[in-house]
Amino acid sequence: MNHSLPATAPQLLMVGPLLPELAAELDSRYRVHRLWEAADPAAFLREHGPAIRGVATSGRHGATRELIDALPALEGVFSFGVGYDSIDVAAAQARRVIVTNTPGVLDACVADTALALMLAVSRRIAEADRFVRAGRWPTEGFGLGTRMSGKRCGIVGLGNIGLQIARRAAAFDMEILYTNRKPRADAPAAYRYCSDILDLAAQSDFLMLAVPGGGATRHMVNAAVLEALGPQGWLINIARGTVVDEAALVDALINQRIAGAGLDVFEHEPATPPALHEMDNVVLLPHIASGTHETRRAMAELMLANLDGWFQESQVRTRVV
Ligand code: 8YV
Repeated sequence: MNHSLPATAPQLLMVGPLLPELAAELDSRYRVHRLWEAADPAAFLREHGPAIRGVATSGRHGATRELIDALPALEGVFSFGVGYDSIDVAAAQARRVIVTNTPGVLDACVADTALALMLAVSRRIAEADRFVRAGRWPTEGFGLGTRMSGKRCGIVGLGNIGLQIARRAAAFDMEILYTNRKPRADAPAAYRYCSDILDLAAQSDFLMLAVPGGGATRHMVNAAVLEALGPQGWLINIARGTVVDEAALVDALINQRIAGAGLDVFEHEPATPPALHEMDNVVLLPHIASGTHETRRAMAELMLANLDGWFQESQVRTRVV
């Protein structure tokens, strides 16, 4: 904790490590407690919990009901990231605690990663890189990939990120199909709406997941959807690991019921299914879709704007509840 701050500076609880530059900014303005460094978190919360007014967290670290309930003076949960499925929003609402996230600023980079994964799996980019590094080029042929341009991209969830993916995919002359809770009135007329994910999967060459995580989308992609995607279809996930029944995905890949997968997110991060490590037709990323200097800085600035706005003027920029 920064003891040079006035005793009246609001006290914050950081649930887990955040970007070092962001943590330094927080330390310069708030009296920050670091929960993950506590030897006995329960005792720590009993001692410091009553003075804590804000929780600083991220999509990764979240905020449970148990934590929210252990902080009687809590006013807000301020999260780094757009997804808030790891935050118990209902528990916050019940206590009239606000929740903020960082939407908008990361859409472009997440969409870039989605396209990178589509190209990587279909054109075998990571596998080709491994082939060259292993010194196999002089003596072996690498073989062919699958064309991406002009194919069908089925987007599950045409929110802001989904739209940015669609625009990029359209620039590759891809046909855009999508599911959403309802057709998007502002979507280009050429984008075709499917009311059913099975129908979408059956018509797609690439099934692109861009829905929020949480109970409503849990295991939305199950064995039947993968079966509908079929042996020529690729699954791309830049959303949340929970959207896919990961055991069903591993099974579909082992039995070649889909062509391959590009995954930035997993059901039990940071654990990834060992069976996937052996497969050349999958590309696995450690949840880096928003991970650029520019975007992470913009996310940090938005989170700070929410925190400062709340504690200085009771106003925030991007409120979930
Ligand atoms: C972050 C994300 O990496 O914004 C999100 O929902 O998943 C990512 O941008 C994550 O929030 C940090 O834990």
